[in-house]
Amino acid sequence: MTAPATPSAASRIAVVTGASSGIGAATARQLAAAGYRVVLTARRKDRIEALAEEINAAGHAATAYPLDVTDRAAVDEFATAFRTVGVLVNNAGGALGSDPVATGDPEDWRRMYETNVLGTLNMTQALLPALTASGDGTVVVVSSTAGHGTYEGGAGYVAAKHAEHVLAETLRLEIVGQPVRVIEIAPGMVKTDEFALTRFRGDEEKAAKVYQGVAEPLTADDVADTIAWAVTRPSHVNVDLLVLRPRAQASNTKVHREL
Ligand code: 8X3
Repeated sequence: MTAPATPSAASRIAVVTGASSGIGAATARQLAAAGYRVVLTARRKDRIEALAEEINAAGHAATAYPLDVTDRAAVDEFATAFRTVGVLVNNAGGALGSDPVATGDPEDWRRMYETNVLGTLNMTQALLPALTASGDGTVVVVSSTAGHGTYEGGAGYVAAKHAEHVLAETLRLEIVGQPVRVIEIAPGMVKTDEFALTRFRGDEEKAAKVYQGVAEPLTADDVADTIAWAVTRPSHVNVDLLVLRPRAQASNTKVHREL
């Protein structure tokens, strides 16, 4: 087994979006433990400040920076404050609704495109010069299995996640030869505190049904572990795309439930 790479000084700063909860928070903790100085971004200031405090108290290094990735002016301002960046983890995003195409709310579709796709585009465009200048940059796109196949009721989210996948694939083609890797991590069913609850607008019963009878959905830590593994491979190793699902999930529509 290849030993994890020790990040060089120039590439030791990792920016994580959506770091206030779930996969983002778990990724920040794991990258910090791996030796990165992590910059936590999210809209919820109190959450990322508490997480930064926790990480710093554990002897690692973290800074909180409140940021809405859909606000391009704010993202550009962020990029001027952090000119040395080695890793960008584009994790912010999420699902809204599970309506069929026939009746889905275009406002939900727009919002999902903005947070998942344009948020990733904004951050990647703004930080690409710094990532390139580091001499060893990494862009991670946390997409989803929804970016690789569809399912009924998933359309708005599925469309946004397909777009994120295409962004990652196209960027990798366009910047080949530059010292920046583009890694896509596509998780399937992950049980976090907020993903399903947000999707169903706080309806706890509907949110619980997503995971009902599933022995062990993935956890945020499972995904963070995969992200940290991919990021800490030696610089010449680019994990293009990694799909991970719980054992009980064979496809987007084939889930084993013990009911
Ligand atoms: C989450 C996976 O199945 O809810 O990105 O689309 S799914």
